[in-house]
Amino acid sequence: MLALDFPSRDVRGILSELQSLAVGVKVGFPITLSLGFDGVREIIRDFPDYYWIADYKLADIPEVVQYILEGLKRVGFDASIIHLFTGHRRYDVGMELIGVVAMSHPEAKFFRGNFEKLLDEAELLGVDGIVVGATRPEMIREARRRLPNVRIFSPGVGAQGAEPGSAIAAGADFEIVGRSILGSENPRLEAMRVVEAQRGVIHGRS
Ligand code: O7M
Repeated sequence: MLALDFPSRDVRGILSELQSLAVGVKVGFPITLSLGFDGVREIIRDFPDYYWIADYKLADIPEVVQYILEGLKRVGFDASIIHLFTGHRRYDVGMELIGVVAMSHPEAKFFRGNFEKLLDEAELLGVDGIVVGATRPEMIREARRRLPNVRIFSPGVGAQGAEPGSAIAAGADFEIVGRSILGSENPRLEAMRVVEAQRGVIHGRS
């Protein structure tokens, strides 16, 4: 899955090029600040085959979260990322929810002590997916053991140091990759390298 964070020269061109290589696109705040939600809505409308994830990492009282989720659904997103540490109610929004359990960056020390509790919260809430950083393969293994039927999304591949395919090898369903593809001279070629590494893992070649 592609992490679309920073505004880049030719978003539509890149999304066209990657259609056969990426199954989904995660949209972050920086590019939304640049395009506005109307701009994001148009892009989603033009590329309906991607699984579109709203990554605004929601962390608020349930009434506010419910309202935002309804708005994001109207923009066209298929799923939304929420932080789990705030505590939630079950939402009735008709979109999938993905909860953050363990972040990838080295400063994310609070996620270590609360990993088990956040997995409990993910289970209690019945989220469709969780985020566990690709830089934390031992946590991916543990999350896979604890929540066998929840999809695991792993960012941190490429720019943050995890090798393509490594999170899938540890039990993740999807790797999320941003800068190493978008910042390269040839995004399609870079995406092909990532997919080839993932295929290697799936076919047991590495
Ligand atoms: O490949 P990158 O490093 O350019 O991008 C990684 C993306 O994943 C970027 O959009 C981050 O906001 C996101 N991300 C992390 O990097 N680490 C995390 O622990 C969690 C996320 C994320 O997507 O959370 C929902």
